[in-house]
Amino acid sequence: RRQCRGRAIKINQLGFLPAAHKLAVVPAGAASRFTVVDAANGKQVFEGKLGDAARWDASAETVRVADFSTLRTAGRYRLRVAGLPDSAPFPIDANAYRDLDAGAIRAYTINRAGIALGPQVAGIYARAAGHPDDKVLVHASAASKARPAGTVIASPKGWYDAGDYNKYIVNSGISTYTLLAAYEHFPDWFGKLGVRLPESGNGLPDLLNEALWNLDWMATMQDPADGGVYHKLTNLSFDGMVMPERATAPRYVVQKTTAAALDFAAVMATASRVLAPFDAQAPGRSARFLAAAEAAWRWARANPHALYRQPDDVKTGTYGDDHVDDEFAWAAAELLIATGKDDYRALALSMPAPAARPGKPALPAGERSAEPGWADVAPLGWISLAQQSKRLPEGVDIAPVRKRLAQEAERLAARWNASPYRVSMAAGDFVWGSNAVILNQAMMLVAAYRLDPRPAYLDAAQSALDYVLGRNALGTSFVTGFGARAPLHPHHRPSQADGIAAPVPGWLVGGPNPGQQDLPSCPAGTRYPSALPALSWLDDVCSYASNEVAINWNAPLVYVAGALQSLVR
Ligand code: G3I
Ligand code: 9MR
Repeated sequence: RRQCRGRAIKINQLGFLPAAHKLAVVPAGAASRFTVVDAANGKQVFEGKLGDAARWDASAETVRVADFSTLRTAGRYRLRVAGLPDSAPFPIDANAYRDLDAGAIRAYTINRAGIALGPQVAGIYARAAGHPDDKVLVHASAASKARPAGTVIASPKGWYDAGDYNKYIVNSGISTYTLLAAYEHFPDWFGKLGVRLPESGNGLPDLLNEALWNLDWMATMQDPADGGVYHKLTNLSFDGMVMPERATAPRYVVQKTTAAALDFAAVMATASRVLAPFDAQAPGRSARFLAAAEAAWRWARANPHALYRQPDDVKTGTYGDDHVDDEFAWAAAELLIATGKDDYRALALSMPAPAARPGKPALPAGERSAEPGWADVAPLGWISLAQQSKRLPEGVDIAPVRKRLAQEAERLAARWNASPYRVSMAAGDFVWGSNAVILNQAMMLVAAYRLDPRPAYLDAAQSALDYVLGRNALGTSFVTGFGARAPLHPHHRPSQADGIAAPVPGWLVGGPNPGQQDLPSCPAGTRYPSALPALSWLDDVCSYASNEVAINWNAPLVYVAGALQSLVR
């Protein structure tokens, strides 16, 4: 199998839009030229020279790049290099990523808590409702005068975070923001993209219908008495591999934290602006979400050091982050846009640098870029400030923010251009959720491109999508159900427990992660195919460190697929 992988031509298995930058990665060998042939009749339609051979340390492969960008005719093709097996067939198609984008959104629908999904929405993945969350207990760590430990509250709806059934505010922050931003930046595409939701046809674009399901849950995580926001809603320990309705352990809201309050404030302020024109479809939300955002902000200002500390009896995900300067900056940015108030100005423009923050290991310059992640949200604020500059009050100078975005994009584009695989990732980017690292880099590139349309920014973003759809060292698509070869055994409880062989489609799995932190939970003798960063991936349900799914990983997939459909002309 190894041999086989080493001789495979690596290419985006979903293909390309006609005007896209089109690359494939070819193992270096005797050949110096390539052709593209019609998949049906084998007729040659393009011929080109391979780039110079170069070694990619992440996979210890020596490869050459095939560039066939000027082939723009719609069709179905294969890439051919003498001495190697042909690539799998791929299309050039004006709607190459439409089904992918809708599928990536529908994955959230199927991860909704508290709703039964019929076949008209979920097809063969129809299932009963799980986790009504109408009787959730206040955990001792979250007790207050108004709500002592054991108080019962209602906190329904929302998305399950990932392969597990818990709901975490920090991770909902970046996920929900990214979906709202996708709509806000590309309203023509997402306004028309039909996803077949329970709410479809109600006058609200489907992407916003889906986001609203989680926003309504998030709103319930705020304590009305003081504006503080619970960090998570969770079981005490992870459920077994069962369907949602069989997972009935008691659920708790746990500890109010500064990070939760600020991520909540940022998303609610964003939602108030995005939903403002839709008061008929989402009655009262815009105003209510803005008031909730300001109350959460006030709580965070009064409690700036409420860091998450996992209570002894709680074993589920932590999303712990001891550096909240970026959360302050992001929330302030969204609140400045939403209200214009002077109070938010200084922090909105504070621009904390991830690598320079205390407690974080110092990384060589350029080694890790400033793409957003659940623990690094400052770039989300820059994206909003740059895109919403017209809404900012007189005299707010966002030139430094634009400059920062441009610098990051330049750095990513330079790395992309120099990379043997033509990816913007640095060696240190192969972490838990690495597939989302590269897609979040693409989101940064797209944001910079919208300010200053340099072709390299868009081409590097295209390459990021190519990477997760097959132009990677494993030659696999990392999105369930999409591509000739795709993950079959994600760490996702419904996919494992539903009795259906094919996993729920439309999920991006975490991807290569040399940390391999899950091996102790895998059956004895389980091995990753390699210790090399780009090959550290295991298509096994035990592999939560490389093969889980998560709402924050799918969000940039939704964004980038829609961005390319909108911008590649
Ligand atoms: O950022 C550092 C980097 O500086 C360092 O060089 C590198 C070397 O190990 O580690 C990097 O940190 C890693 C971090 O992810 C990067 O985002 C940590 O080691 C790694 O443990 C951490 O993993 C997180 C994981 O939970 C464990 O806490 C993932 O980000 C996070 O996505 C994941 O989230 C889980 C939830 O807890 C529960 N629900 C499922 C979800 C997805 O797996
Ligand atoms: O299923 C859990 C997954 O969602 C988390 O990302 C992961 C790391 O926190 O943990 C998984 O749960 C495992 C637990 O940590 C250890 N025992 C096996 C569990 C998987 O079934």
